[in-house]
Amino acid sequence: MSAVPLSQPGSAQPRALSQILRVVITGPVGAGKSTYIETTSEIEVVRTERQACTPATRRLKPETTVAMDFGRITLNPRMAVHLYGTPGQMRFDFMWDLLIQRAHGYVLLVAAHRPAQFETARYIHRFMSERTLSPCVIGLTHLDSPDAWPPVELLLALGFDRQTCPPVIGVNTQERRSVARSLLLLAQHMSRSRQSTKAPTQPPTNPASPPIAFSA
Ligand SMILES: Nc1nc2c(ncn2[C@@H]2O[C@H](COP(=O)(O)OP(=O)(O)OP(=O)(O)O)[C@@H](O)[C@H]2O)c(=O)[nH]1
Ligand SMILES: [Mg+2]
Repeated sequence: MSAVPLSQPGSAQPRALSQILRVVITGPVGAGKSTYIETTSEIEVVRTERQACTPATRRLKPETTVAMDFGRITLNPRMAVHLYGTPGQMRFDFMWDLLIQRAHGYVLLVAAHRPAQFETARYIHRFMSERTLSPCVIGLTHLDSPDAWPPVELLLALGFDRQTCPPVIGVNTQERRSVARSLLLLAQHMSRSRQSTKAPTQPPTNPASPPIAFSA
């Protein structure tokens, strides 16, 4: 999916901004989706948090996103990124569906210290990849926790191998620079994906490279 042109051909209105990239931030409850958008958005974030009403969610946090978060970053006068945060709870998966349909790319956040959520993270990745061909990167959060799993073991637990694993990065969603690095990785991946859909053949994989690449 290409970026959305804002101006109509022949429009009399001069418009500064000409492209919007829609990026979805998804992942299980408490992975850090709302914080990710709050940390990086240049506008006041639209949030839809309500008191958690299932015991499983309440154990993790008192409030949870029930519809979506929305934030924006202007990259340059002609291009902006719109960030959409999904709810983490599966009962709101109709929102996952709505948001991913029009995404240019997405970030799957996984809390590295909550192995009980790895199955859900895997489910969300499958859900999204069945609905979009848009590129994905995996952001591992809570790596600062003493209970955090080592990234490579975590990715294997999520069911990825060298062939199937999207680009992976450690993200502290409370730090703007860390969030920005993950968005940059997604942008690079999107750019590579566009090129590879144009290229007639894929470059050969390097047998000496590690099983799964991870950037901290
Ligand atoms: N220590 C630490 N805390 C983090 C990290 N990422 C997120 N958090 C914290 O985790 C908590 C949950 O973050 P939220 O952004 O509300 O999580 P969410 O994914 O939007 O959760 P739901 O909307 O309920 O699905 C917040 O208090 C964040 O500050 C991290 O990498 N390290
Ligand atoms: Mg949230």
